[in-house]
Amino acid sequence: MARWRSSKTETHDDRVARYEALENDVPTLTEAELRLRTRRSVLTGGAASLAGLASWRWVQGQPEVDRIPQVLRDTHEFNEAIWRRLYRPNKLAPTFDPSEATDIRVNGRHGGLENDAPFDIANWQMRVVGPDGEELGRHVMEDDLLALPQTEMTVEHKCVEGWSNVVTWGGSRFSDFVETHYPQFIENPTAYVALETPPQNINNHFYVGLDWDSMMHPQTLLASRLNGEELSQPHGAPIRLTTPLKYGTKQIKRIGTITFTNERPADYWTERGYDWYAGL
Ligand SMILES: Nc1nc2c(c(=O)[nH]1)N[C@H]1C(S)=C(S)[C@@H](COP(=O)(O)O)O[C@H]1N2
Ligand SMILES: [Mo]
Repeated sequence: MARWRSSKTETHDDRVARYEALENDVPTLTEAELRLRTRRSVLTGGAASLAGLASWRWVQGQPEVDRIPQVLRDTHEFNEAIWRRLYRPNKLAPTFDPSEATDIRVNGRHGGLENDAPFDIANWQMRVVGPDGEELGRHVMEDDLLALPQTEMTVEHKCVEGWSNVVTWGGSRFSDFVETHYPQFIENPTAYVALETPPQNINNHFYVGLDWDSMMHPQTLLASRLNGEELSQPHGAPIRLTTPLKYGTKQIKRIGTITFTNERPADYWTERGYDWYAGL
């Protein structure tokens, strides 16, 4: 069993239940319904292939939903429900005991982390942009981010270069940030979230894109702490992304802008030959 610790009262199972309740865009099927549907689509599918053209005519004669004959529609929805269930959110990456955490090297300084000029954290604000490019808000550390439920996780950070480290990240779940500040996207999720370093560092910009489900996963954090201490600047202060679902390439340090978008975002390391999804 995965060991998932949270400083707040919502357990993982609570969260899974809450997510499932939100999934009103796909039919939620009970085990019995799933079994019935499997049998039904296997039977209709088998009958259709056996009887050939005559059956195809029968299928075509069936009532249509969204211009797709009902029996084919059932199968399609069935596949989608299975896929959504397998995918999330009940799969957690392994967690470790905090005593297993070790120091992690500074790796990657794109986006203004390369120079030693200290970043003006006091004046840092995190911009949030909507799908039409409109600015939706600006957030500060104390009132907006540290005010969210704080959680800790000890996970393995994996870099595509072939090294990994067990580390303890602390911060707020991205999903809690969305629920608190942008509940409209809980109702109507976008397909992707884009994250970029602050515009001050536009000459050496770092940017990543992640799929919605990975962003909303309970182990995806806006982290402000590393191994029990405040993030140092080279590790991404004041806020970075951490998620054990993705390689380090996606775990952007020093977030400046977050964009909710339906277009697949540009991604620094994808443009240099790495896989866009970068899933683990
Ligand atoms: N802004 C920024 N974030 C970044 C990078 C970077 O170059 N710039 N490199 C990424 C990579 S490839 C890794 S492995 C991790 C390393 O995080 P660390 O420096 O805290 O070990 O940061 C990620 N986030
Ligand atoms: Mo990396």
